[in-house]
Parts: sequence; structure tokens; C-alpha cells
Amino acid sequence: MSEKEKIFEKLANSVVTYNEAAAMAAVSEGLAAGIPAVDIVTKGLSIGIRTVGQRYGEGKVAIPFVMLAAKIMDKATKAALSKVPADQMPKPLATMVIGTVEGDIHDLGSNIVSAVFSASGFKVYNLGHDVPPETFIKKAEEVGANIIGASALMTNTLQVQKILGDKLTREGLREKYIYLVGGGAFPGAEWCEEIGADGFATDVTIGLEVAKKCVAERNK
Ligand code: B12
Repeated sequence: MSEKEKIFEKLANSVVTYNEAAAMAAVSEGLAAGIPAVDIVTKGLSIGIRTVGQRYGEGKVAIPFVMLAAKIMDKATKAALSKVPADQMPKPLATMVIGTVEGDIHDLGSNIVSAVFSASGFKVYNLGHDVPPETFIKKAEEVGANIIGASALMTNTLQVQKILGDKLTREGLREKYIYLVGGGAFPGAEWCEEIGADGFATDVTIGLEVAKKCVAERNK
């Protein structure tokens, strides 16, 4: 196993074992070893929370422990991404409004998208969780956004991504925005097509590529 892989393993294990001190130490070690902050989050910490999620799904872990793992993940993610130096921040590529849809409190993923997109040159307005469709639209109009991003983690809240897309269409705003959807409940390209979104991702690095491609196409 390479040095980098060992650090990724430490990052994931720290979340799985609910060890905040180990998580923060592994973030520092990763940054010192030159691992990009985004990789620390996506290839290390995220693997840990997914393992916890899997165990929760199998009935091996109770909700308070999932919450604890989520809290540690959030703190370590912020620590990793806050270390991206301001002078390495390029001029904003586009402005994005992001949030987790109404009825859904899972915001780890949308917070990661917010942090990673910010660190990758986007101006991001993070609306948090439980965000009604009208709030996404109001904020996007207010800040002159180019992209609206909606996250959903549960089967029942997935529908809100469609409601938001339909509302944009009804209000004659659909073409004005790049509409991206994502989140752990996401069934794939078929859903994206069904609701008429411009793109989707169940991983932030893919999401970033999709967003850049959509922005480049609009700027042609
Ligand atoms: C952590 C967690 C929690 C935490 C949330 C903490 C928080 N602040 O987010 C707590 C403990 C609070 C919680 C609560 C609940 N949870 Co929960 N939770 C999870 C868990 C374990 C992990 C989710 C997660 O954070 N994944 C990690 C993140 C980083 O991944 P992600 O969201 O997919 O995001 C990535 C990509 O999708 C992408 N992305 C995300 N958003 C977007 C947006 C755009 C635009 C783009 C481009 C990309 C993108 O980028 C991110 C980074 O790569 C999952 C299980 C699992 N395996 O997913 C269950 C899970 C989602 N929860 C579930 C449930 C049922 C609940 C509860 C209803 C439980 C209860 N009985 O109370 C409540 C929810 C109440 C509500 N109204 O929302 C179910 C949903 C089942 C379903 N299919 O509907 C799951 C699947 C567990 C299970 N197997 O049953 N949960």
C-alpha cells in the first residue's frame, strides 16, 4: 500500500471509529503529504461515512452514531478545504445556488459540493437543508446565479427535484439556469432525463466536471 493509500485509509477509519482527533490528524497528515484537499474528502472521509451508512442500513449501527460520524466528517471536511490558499482561488467560473431539497435534512453531500465547488473557482451560495423549491429560485434570481444545484438523499424527497424543475419551467426560467441534481438517493441518468435536468452526479468530482462542461457549453 502506498503512503497516500495509507492516509486515505486513516481518514476513512477515523470516521468509522468516530475518532475526531484521528480525523483531524489524518487531514493534517494528508495536506502535509501534498494530497489535494478535495481528494482528502472524496477518497478518504467520504469512504468512511459510506461505510457507516452501510452498517446503519444493515442494522449494525444506531442513528446517534451515524450523527456522530457525520459531525466528525463535517468538521474534518471544513478543516481540509479551508486550507486551500486564497491566491489559488481562480476568478469565479460561474455562480451556483446549492441546497438539499425540502423534507430532507441530509446536508453532508451538499456541504461538500458547496465547499469543493468554492475551492474550484465557483461562487457558491449554500442554502443548507430542507430548502423549498421557491427558495432555490428566489435566491438564484437575487444573486444572478447561473447554476441551481439540488441534492436529495431519500426516495420520497427525490420528487422535490422534479417539482423544482417543473417550477422553473412554469415560471419561464428553465433555460436561464443550468439545473444540476445529485445526492445519495439518485437513481441515475434516467431520472435526470425524466425531470429534464442538465446534469447529475453522485460524486462531487464528477459533478464538478459536469458543471464545468455545462458552463463551457453556455459560454460558447
Ligand atoms: C449520514 C446520514 C444521516 C445523518 C445526516 C447528517 C447530515 N447532516 O447530513 C442523520 C443521522 C441526521 C440522518 C437522518 C436520517 N436518515 Co439518513 N443517512 C445518512 C447516511 C448514513 C449517509 C448519507 C451521507 O451523508 N453520505 C455521504 C455524502 C457525502 O454523500 P452524498 O450525499 O451522496 O453526496 C455526494 C454526491 O451524491 C454528490 N452530491 C450530493 N449532492 C449533490 C448535488 C449536486 C447538484 C451535485 C452535482 C452532486 C451532489 O456529491 C457528494 C460528495 O461526493 C445514509 C446512508 C447512505 N449510505 O447513503 C443514510 C440515509 C440517506 N438516511 C436514511 C434515512 C431513512 C434517514 C432518516 C429518515 C432516519 C430516521 N428514521 O429518522 C433521517 C432523515 C430525516 C429527514 N427528514 O431528512 C436512508 C434513506 C432511505 C431512502 N432511500 O429513502 C438512508 C439511505 C439510510 C438507509 N439505508 O436506510 N441520516
